[in-house]
Amino acid sequence: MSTIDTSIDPKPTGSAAILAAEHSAPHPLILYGGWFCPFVQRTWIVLTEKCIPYQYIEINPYKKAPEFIALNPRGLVPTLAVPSSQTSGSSGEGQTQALYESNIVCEYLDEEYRGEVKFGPSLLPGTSYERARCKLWMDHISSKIVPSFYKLLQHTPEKAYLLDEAREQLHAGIKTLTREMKEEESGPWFLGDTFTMVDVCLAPWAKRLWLIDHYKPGGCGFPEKGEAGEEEEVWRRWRLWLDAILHRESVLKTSSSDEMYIDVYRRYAEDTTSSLVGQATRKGERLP
Ligand SMILES: N[C@@H](CCC(=O)N[C@@H](CS)C(=O)NCC(=O)O)C(=O)O
Repeated sequence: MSTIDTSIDPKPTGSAAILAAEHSAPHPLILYGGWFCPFVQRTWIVLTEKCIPYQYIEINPYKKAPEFIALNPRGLVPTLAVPSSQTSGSSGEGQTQALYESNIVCEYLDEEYRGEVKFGPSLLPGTSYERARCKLWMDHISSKIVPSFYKLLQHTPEKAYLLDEAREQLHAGIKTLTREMKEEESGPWFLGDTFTMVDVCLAPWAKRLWLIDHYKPGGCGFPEKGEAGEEEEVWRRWRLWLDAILHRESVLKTSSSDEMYIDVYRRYAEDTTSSLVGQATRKGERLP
């Protein structure tokens, strides 16, 4: 498979370029990210929502530089370098401690940066049951919705499954999540009026759904208002959430220019990507 992914444009553009420039000064908390990466965007949204001070460093994870692998042996972004003041006793002398896996990093940041007014409220609810329930639906997003996004985007006519099947799978995952959302009277988010980690978890792929419309015949195929029959209610609730997330400031601020995504996602749409996510999707395996 080609190594084309190492040729990705090396910097964020648009709003994300402004945000990256604002966070370019050295700081002990470092987000190593790739502007195109939705997993990185999860972490970047949490840093932005909570007004956490950090440094953003753009890297190309496909190049697997030895210094990067030393921080994260999985060789994936996001990777978070954690200040030694937060890892007391756990590190060797002078060794940078890192965390990775987007949802774990997001939860770490939410937990570590709390209690001060400037960080705002936690992105997870206060009761154990509600917190666990949010994590349950974050797991649904990561294990059901995100894989079906790539399965649909990477569909080509040679595949053993039909485009419509992939589309149906994405719809099914989205509808199951949407049925768990609070009544819309209280607000658009998963928990109604409070923006939580569940919203963060899906936001980057919601922001990229238009790429499926751009590249695949029939696109996402979400029913328009009045076209969903018995499912009108669930799709109405979905549209409300989607519209709100697409206008959320932290989502907009962490996004690059649309045309740059078109270029980067072409290798997914043509199924030529050599990324680990792309390879796993091709083999029908669990995503890395
Ligand atoms: N499960 C990981 C997935 C992260 C991931 O796949 N990141 C991609 C960029 S979008 C990456 O670093 N890919 C490098 C590669 O495929 O070699 C997470 O949630 O952080």
